[in-house]
Amino acid sequence: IRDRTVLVTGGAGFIGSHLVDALHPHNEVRVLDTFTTGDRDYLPEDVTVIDGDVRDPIAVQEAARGVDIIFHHAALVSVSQSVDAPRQSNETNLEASLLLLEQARQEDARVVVASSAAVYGHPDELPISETARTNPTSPYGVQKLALDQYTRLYEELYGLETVALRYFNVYGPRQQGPYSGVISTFLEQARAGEPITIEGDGQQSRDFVHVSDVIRANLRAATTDAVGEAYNVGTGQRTTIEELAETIRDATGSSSPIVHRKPRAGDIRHSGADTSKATRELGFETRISLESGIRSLVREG
Ligand code: UD2
Repeated sequence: IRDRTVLVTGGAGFIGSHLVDALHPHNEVRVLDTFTTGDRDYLPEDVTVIDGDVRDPIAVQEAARGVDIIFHHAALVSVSQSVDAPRQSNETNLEASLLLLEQARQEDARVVVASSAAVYGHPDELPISETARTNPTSPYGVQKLALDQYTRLYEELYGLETVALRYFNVYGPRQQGPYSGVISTFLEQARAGEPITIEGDGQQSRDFVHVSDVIRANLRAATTDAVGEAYNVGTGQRTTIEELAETIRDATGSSSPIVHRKPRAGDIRHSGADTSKATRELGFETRISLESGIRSLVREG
């Protein structure tokens, strides 16, 4: 997309900042972020930064004024934190999102939201299609599901152009911190020569999708005619955690032992996207295999 005014909430975070990188050369980009986990160093100089909270109506009003498209990535991303403090995560993940949708109505802006595979909970069937039963196992998942449903409803009730993207396990540069995913944890362990810690037997599987593919899905969602819909964003390939540990150990040349810890309480056994709807309706296809994504992470240090 070009020559648009766009807002990226959570634009200084892991996924948001990559999206800003893709948008800023050709568009007027605004970022709304609290910089709690986001980082100013990720942002190019020529973006407008609103240092504020997505729960704050004044900040949201300022950030959304006159925008054509809102990419909503601000969230409390920790699933376990949502279990410990459901109301707190609800405020940011759901109430604030509703505030943003209302603001989008005022501006008649398209809204692309970051939803999650967490909406499905333990799947009945693999791969998981968008029509699968939604049965979240955490407050985080309930919040993302409600957001996902609200975006559909805003299209139905008010004709707002909305798209929900249900991310599977996203990885890539800038993913770090206490709530980052297994790939960044394993890479750190392998680099430090510390044991690579598999939780459980390692036979659980995930669909790992590189952040640059996730960005391409967002750009497709920004222009598609197929609005009011939710789309899985994954590769369609599942990898076991044990395979992942070995791939990372090989790619880093590490001599870290692979060790097993107790399984994570409530862990989902298998997760993998049926990507046919996104392919059909968004023209979205992933480009980065897990092997090459990991190799480039290793190269970049
Ligand atoms: C992902 C999302 C989460 C939510 C959820 C929905 C990430 C970072 N999180 O959680 O936001 O959408 O999917 O289902 O993408 N593991 C180990 N050793 C470690 C760390 C993790 O074995 O040191 C295992 C863990 O037990 C799990 C798998 O790796 O089986 C993936 O864990 P994760 O935290 O990266 O992501 P997940 O799928 O729990």
